[in-house]
Amino acid sequence: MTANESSNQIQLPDNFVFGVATAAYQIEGAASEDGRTASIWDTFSHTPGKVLNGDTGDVACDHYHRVSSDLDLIQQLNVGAYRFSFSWSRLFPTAGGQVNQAGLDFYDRLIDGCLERNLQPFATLYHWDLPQYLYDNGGWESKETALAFANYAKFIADHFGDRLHTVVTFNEPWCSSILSYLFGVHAPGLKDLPKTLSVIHGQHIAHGLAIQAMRASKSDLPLGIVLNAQAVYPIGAQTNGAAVRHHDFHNGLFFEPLFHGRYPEQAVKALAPLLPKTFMDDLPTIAQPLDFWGLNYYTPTWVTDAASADELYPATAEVQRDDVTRTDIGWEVKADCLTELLKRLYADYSLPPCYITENGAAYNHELVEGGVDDLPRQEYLEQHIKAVAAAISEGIDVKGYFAWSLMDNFEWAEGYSQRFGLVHVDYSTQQRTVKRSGHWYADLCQSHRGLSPLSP
Ligand code: IFM
Repeated sequence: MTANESSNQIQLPDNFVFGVATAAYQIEGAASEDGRTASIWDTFSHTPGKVLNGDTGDVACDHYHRVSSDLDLIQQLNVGAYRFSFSWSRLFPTAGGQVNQAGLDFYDRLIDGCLERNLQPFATLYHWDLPQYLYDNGGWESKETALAFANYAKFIADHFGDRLHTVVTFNEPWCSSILSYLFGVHAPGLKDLPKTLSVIHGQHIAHGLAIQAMRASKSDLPLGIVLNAQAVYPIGAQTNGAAVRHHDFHNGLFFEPLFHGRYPEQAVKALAPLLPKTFMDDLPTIAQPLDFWGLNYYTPTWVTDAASADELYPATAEVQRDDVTRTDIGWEVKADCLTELLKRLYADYSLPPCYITENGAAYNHELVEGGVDDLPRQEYLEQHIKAVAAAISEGIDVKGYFAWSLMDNFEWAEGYSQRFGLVHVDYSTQQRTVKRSGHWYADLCQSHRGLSPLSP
C-alpha cells in the first residue's frame, strides 16, 4: 500500500492540525555560546554516570546554527505547525532578569521563520531545562522560582505573543518532578518524596502565576499545559486497587489541582504529613482556566501492588507484559490505549480541547544507501493517528497531532542511543535524511491539507 493509500483512510476534521515537535536542550546545542548559561541538564549530563555514554546536549543537532535549513525541512514535511521550547537560560542567563539579546534574536529568527513558511508556532516555556542559578537558589521548591517563571512568561507574551499560535507553560511536569526528584532518572537526579511533592506543588504555582501573567499581557493568546497522562491498567482483577492508587498519584496529582483546584482525596490522606504547608491556600492560583491542554502519549502502564507492604503511597509496581510488541527503547506499542485514555480523562475531569502534543517511537534504523527504512515507526504513527481519529469520532475534542520528533536528538538519560526522529541525524556530519516514516507523514499531511506536492 502506498503512503497516500494508507493515509487516506484516516478521517479527521478539516481544521485538524498536524505538526512536529522538539525541545531546546534536545536539539539546539551551542550550549555555551552567545551568552547562554548552564541549565540543570547541562550540569546533570556533565556528571559522570548520569547519561548513557556520557552524552551531553553541548552540540546535539546544532539546531542553533541550522535553524533556517531545519525550518525548510519542517516545511518539506507539509505540516502546518511546529512545536518547540524556549531555553530559559539562553533568554535569561543570569539572576536579575536581564534579557540576552543574542538569545532573543535566535527565537525571533525561529518564530519569524515559522511564519514565513506558514508554520504555526506552538511554544513551550519549560521543557525541563531549569537555569542552574535558579536551582542553586532553591529551584522549584522556592516561591522565588515560581515568580521568576511568571516574569519569564510575561516577557514571552509581551515580546512574542502576537506571533505565537499557542503557549504552554510546562511540558510533562510529571517528568520534571517524579522522574527527576523521586526516581532519580532525570536532572537533578534525586530520590526524595517530600522534595518531589514540594516540586510538584511549586511547578503548579509557577504554572498558575505564568498563566495569569500571560493573560494580563495578551488576553487572546491561547494558553495551556502539556501532561503525559499515564494509561494505567491493573495487571489482573485483584490489582484494581493498585491501578486506582497509581492513577491518583501519577495522574491525579496533576489533573486535579490544575483543572479542579483540589488534590486527590486518597493521596492527600496518605501523604498529608509530607505535603507543603500552604498547599490548600495555593489551589485557586493553580487552577487557572486554560484554552487547551496537550497530551503526550507513547505507551500504556500495567501495575500491581508493591512487593513490600511497607512501601509508601501509592505502593504500586509497574509490570512489563510478555509477548507484546515493543519499540527499541522497550516501550509497549498499544494504540487503542490512546483512545481509551482520552475517553477516560474526559470522563474523569473537566478538560478544555486537546492537542496530542507528542506521540512517536524510538527505532534505531540507520542510513543504508542514502535512505532509512523505518517501517515500524510508520506503522506506529499510523495506528496512533487512527486511535486519535477514533476518539474524535466518539466526541473527544482533539484539535491536532504532533509527531515526536522532527529529528533524532538527545534523548535525556538515554543520550543519543535512542532515535525518535522522522528525520535521521548523522551526528558526525549533522546531515539530515528524511526517513521512510517522514515521507509517509509528509504524504499524510499533504493529503489532509489538500496541498499540491512540493518539488523534491
Ligand atoms: O524525548 C522525550 C521528550 O522530551 C518528552 N516526551 C517524551 C519524549 C520521548 O522520551
